[in-house]
Amino acid sequence: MRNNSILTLVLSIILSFSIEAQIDVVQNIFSKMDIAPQHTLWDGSQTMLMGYTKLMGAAIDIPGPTLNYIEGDSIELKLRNMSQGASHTIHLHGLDVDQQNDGVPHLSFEVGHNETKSYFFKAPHPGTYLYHCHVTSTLHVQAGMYGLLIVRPSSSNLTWNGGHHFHQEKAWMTSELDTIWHSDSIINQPHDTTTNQVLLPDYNPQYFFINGRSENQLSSQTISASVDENILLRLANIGFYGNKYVFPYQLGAKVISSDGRPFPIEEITDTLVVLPGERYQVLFEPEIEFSDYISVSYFDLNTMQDLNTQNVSIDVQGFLSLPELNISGFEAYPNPVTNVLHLKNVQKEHVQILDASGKHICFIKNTGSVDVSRLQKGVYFLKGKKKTVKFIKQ
Ligand SMILES: [Cu+2]
Repeated sequence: MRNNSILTLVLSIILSFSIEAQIDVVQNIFSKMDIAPQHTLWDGSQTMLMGYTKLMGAAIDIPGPTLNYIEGDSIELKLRNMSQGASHTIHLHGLDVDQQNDGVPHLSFEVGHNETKSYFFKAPHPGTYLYHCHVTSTLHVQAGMYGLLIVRPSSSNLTWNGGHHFHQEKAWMTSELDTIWHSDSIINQPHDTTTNQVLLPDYNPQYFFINGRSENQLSSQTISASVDENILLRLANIGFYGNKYVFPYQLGAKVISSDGRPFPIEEITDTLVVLPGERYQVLFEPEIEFSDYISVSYFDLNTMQDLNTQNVSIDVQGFLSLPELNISGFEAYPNPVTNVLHLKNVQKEHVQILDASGKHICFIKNTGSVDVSRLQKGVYFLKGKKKTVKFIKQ
């Protein structure tokens, strides 16, 4: 019996030592509360936030810091609570972590005011996840306690090992903000899950965000790309409204995964609905030059009515790689064309469409077909390196 207890003690010491030794990433996160309004909204007004920062002295932004990990990393995430008196947690939404480290207060632990506690977990399958505080979560999430968690495979620029290659990536976390909920008397109180419960007024957001920005502030989110570039867009909705995305058809938007789970069938679509708490990865493979907007509508889940729409510019111009010479030249059919023009022998050549006056309209990627249904009726030219073909749009 005594031998058994000694053995158990020795084993637990070895075990705790080996767990300690296995940590690949130690990361500090601070939870804070603004002492005065300082987050600037698109109309110039300012609001107070409660949120997370990476550095103790840093200003709170929404979303909070993006947590970036490599698949398989063992992580210690240290939360230091410096906010206004309420307890906080980090709930790792969508990650399969054990209950103790899940950040759901009554199942795991809370981090009290001026305390520091650690979450231990392993970075799961590559994908886009999110985290948020789970104490009085309706209020604390609205207050700004959320951020993205991104897991990448060991090889860069792949969605996952053996997955899609991409040249650039963007991450958009959407949310809304009701300024009433951000008033001193509501968020700047020591509320928790049991005592000091706050009675929240009806939620009537006035601001609709992509990465904490809206309207004219969204120029910072503009996507610029080349025709032959793959763009990965990571989406996560931490608001209380649904999001409806409309992607320009030229992007060939493909919904490839949710969390770390690749979809068995990758649907090409120009619309996507992302409900509160959902995460998606979308791959764009533009085929022609164009400039347009990706729009996001925010709809009330009870009435299903759109309350707001935000637009982000996307500008696809030119090619990443220089076109190679094609000696034989290409053929185009049918001619005249109504909807889709097919090109033969364009594998190594980039062909552009010119109007009758020789003005450049767009490039055609080397896939060999292009939707010309939106061109006005008339005469056009297809111009390659060695050959120009006239075609008629009817
Ligand atoms: Cu909290």
